Amino acid sequence: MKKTLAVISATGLLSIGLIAGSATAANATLGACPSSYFCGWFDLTYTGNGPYGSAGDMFYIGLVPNDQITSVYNHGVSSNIRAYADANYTGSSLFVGRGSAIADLRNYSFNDVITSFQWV
Ligand SMILES: [Ca+2]
Repeated sequence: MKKTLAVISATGLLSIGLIAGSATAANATLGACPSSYFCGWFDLTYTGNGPYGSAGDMFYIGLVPNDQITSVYNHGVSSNIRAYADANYTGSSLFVGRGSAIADLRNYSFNDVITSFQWV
């Protein structure tokens, strides 16, 4: 049921893909984040709208998930993630190690602020 969606907008900006077609209780779990992806959800404990994710760097995650992400999961196979408050990997940042999940970004003063992220 997983469906990746890599969107390139009319302006040419990459937009982060909404992985699941719809957010339901059944797929609002870590397991909804495919291997090799960094994923984010709008609400606590991997619930709410999402997961939004990408296996690549995202200099701007897109209008919809921007400044909305509250929980994240680095399901990468070899790399860590650095998430940033601003576009193009700028502003304050948060390190998310490979295999790490954060159920509540409020604990890191990073709730509803992620705008870009990079594999590091
Ligand atoms: Ca949120």
